[in-house]
Amino acid sequence: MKEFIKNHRFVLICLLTLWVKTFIVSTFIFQVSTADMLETVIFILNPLSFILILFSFGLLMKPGVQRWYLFICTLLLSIVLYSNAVYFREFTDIITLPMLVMGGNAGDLSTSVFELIQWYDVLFFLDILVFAVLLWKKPALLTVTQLPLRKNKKVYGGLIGAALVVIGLSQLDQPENPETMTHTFDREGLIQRYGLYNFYVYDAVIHTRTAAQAIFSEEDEWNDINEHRAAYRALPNSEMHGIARDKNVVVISLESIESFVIGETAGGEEITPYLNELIEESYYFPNFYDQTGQGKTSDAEFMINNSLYPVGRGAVFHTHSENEYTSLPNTLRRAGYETVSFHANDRTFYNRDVMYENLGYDYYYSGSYFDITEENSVGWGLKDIDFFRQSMDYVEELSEPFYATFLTLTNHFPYELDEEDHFIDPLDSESEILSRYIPTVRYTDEAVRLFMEDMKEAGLYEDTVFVMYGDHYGIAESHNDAMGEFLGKDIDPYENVQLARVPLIIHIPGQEGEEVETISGKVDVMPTLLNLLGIPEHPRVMFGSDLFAQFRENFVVLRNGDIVTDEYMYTANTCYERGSKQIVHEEACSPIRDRGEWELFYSDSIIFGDLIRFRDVDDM
Ligand code: GP9
Ligand code: MN
Repeated sequence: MKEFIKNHRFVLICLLTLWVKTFIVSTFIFQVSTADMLETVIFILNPLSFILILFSFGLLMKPGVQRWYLFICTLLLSIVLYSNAVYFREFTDIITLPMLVMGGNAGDLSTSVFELIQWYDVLFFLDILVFAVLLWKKPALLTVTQLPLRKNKKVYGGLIGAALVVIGLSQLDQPENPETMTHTFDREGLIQRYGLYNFYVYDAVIHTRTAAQAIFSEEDEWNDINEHRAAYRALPNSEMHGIARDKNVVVISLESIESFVIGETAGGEEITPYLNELIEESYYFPNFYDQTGQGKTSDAEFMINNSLYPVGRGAVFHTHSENEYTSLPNTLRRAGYETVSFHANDRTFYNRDVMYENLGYDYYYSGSYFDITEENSVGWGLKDIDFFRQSMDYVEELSEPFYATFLTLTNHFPYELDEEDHFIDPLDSESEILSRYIPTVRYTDEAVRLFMEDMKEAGLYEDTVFVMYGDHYGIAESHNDAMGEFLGKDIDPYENVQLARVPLIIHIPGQEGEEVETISGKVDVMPTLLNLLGIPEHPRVMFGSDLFAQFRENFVVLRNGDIVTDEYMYTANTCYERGSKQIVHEEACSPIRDRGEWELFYSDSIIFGDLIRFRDVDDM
């Protein structure tokens, strides 16, 4: 043993530092928690299996090569670990392989990423620094020895055996609900059971499997899907049918605006005075939840335009932009609408140029259509007031009726805004992000007010239905303490799900509107709009239901598998009774949990299998 340590100092040190680093990050940043002793043991041991196998290959190499192999492996795994740690701070999620093709998006993310990096992050790479210096100055200290396979079968047997024991152990702890892992891609659960590095092996398998699904999918997969949809979808409200027939439709994505700002004040002033005013004469949905996955803004657009769920890994705009869809823009185009999207960003961002065309947008007014200067930009680009103002020139040229979507941008993390554009003071919160969020939300609110005035001035307001939604959360879970302080309540898992609510406003000029309590999500917008416009649902494939439907079910499933109904909320493996917030036996939630699993599973099957191509949708 002593001899082994003396001969293999470097491999042992690399193994130890990587193991410890991974454990620390998994515990304190990913906040993986374990329920019992077995889970804890598995969780502590699981990074080892991957590292042991990887380093075993190194032992076959000559000393000179082996040192570099170990160094590079340790560096690469540290980069994987670190990137995930940074990503988790904002997204509370793990990076998946399809996101790597979104790399093109990274350029624009620079302001956001910078904000997420902390000075103490150098600690992640301290070991690498020490190794580099030693490799350079005193390589002899980092002893390595080649172990030819033929003479060392026992050593390799032992190493691989140990790795297999660790993997085997994780099999002992079968999750109660294995579907959660596969249908909703419960990444935290996967990290807990298999460790971060093995997760990527698993992710690669899933990646290949989903890629193959389109090739092997068959028409009869529709049988189960149709049965599922028929069981749950509500008939649209007949009284509302066609009340907005032939009107223009304007859909505004309110970047990162969460429901908690609506009607709320900061320093005695309203955060969203205009939206509050508008809600008074609109349909407003206070229980509307964010169902986006890793594709954020684009996932929200996908749901609004298809009434299908986004995929669980990566952005569907990237992964399935060639599929056939029975989308809203396509539907409206066939009904004689001009269909356009406005967003002052590069046209390839989120692969929008490709996806928009496929979804049936006639035109995409992207960054190059706007006059973007240093003065009129902040953070991610053109400020919302200038964005709407400049868009108006194009809007006035559209032929009516039109369907126009607008994506705002100023209220994007990290919420930068020059003081001259502050209509409200920043909050005095321990979280700088939350403090800065308030003036940027307020700014977007003002931009929407001015846009609505412009629409009136252009004589378009009366003939237009307006839909405004918060695209996804704005304040990450890592700021929950500050959120709790601001809202004056403890943010437990229940309240955490409540914070996933985003505003939905449907404004129909001439209609009084009302607050509609129904529990819903983005997939419900398209059927609602179709009904208002008097367009039948058939043959479109939708998972949502009209928000005004008489016998609408109160149900929403979030992309991470959390469920909210009028009776229960299911999150973090816990079942809550909704009114009382009491924790009840998990079984009470199992029907809704299963229902949610299948809901996502069938929507995914349609997307992965490109199943709409088997349907006769020509008469859309
Ligand atoms: C980028 C904008 C922001 O074009 O939609 O995207 P997000 O980071 O919110 O997904
Ligand atoms: Mn967004």
